[in-house]
Amino acid sequence: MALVGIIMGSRSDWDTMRHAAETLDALGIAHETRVVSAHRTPQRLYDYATSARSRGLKAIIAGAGGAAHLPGMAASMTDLPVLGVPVESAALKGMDSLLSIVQMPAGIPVGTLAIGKPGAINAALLAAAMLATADEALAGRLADWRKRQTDAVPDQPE
Ligand code: RP5
Repeated sequence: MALVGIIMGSRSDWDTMRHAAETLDALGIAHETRVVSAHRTPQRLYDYATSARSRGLKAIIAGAGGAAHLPGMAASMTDLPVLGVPVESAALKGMDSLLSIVQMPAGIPVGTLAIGKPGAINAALLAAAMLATADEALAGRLADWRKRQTDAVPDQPE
């Protein structure tokens, strides 16, 4: 059963959001992926967000670009934690996505990550850290992942 839902506003966001999926895979966290658009498929978004908790999800990662209302609208319809990933846009390089996602009104939080691939990876790692507070085995896998990352950093530039 999926613990994390990865949603995105368009198939064109998958190039970015697949990094969240791959990171969850590396940590052994079951997840699902869906294209859900706040503007183009509002009923799909409503159905997804309102059923998320009862279907067993523990967190939602939502990526969108431009007028990126998906994370905030999802957060408005579920009390699960929602992590927002601003997808880099062609016109404004993701600044539009970032500001759309980060400037939520008080009362409906979205945890906003960095623009693009780093944000997608970190959204997965943050979801993992949240789940790991109640899952010792996952906490161990996350610690191993971080140790491998540390071990992979050389101490000389060349
Ligand atoms: C947003 O518009 C999507 O999240 C995507 O980042 C952007 C462009 O979508 P497409 O025109 O590529 O479908 O809703």
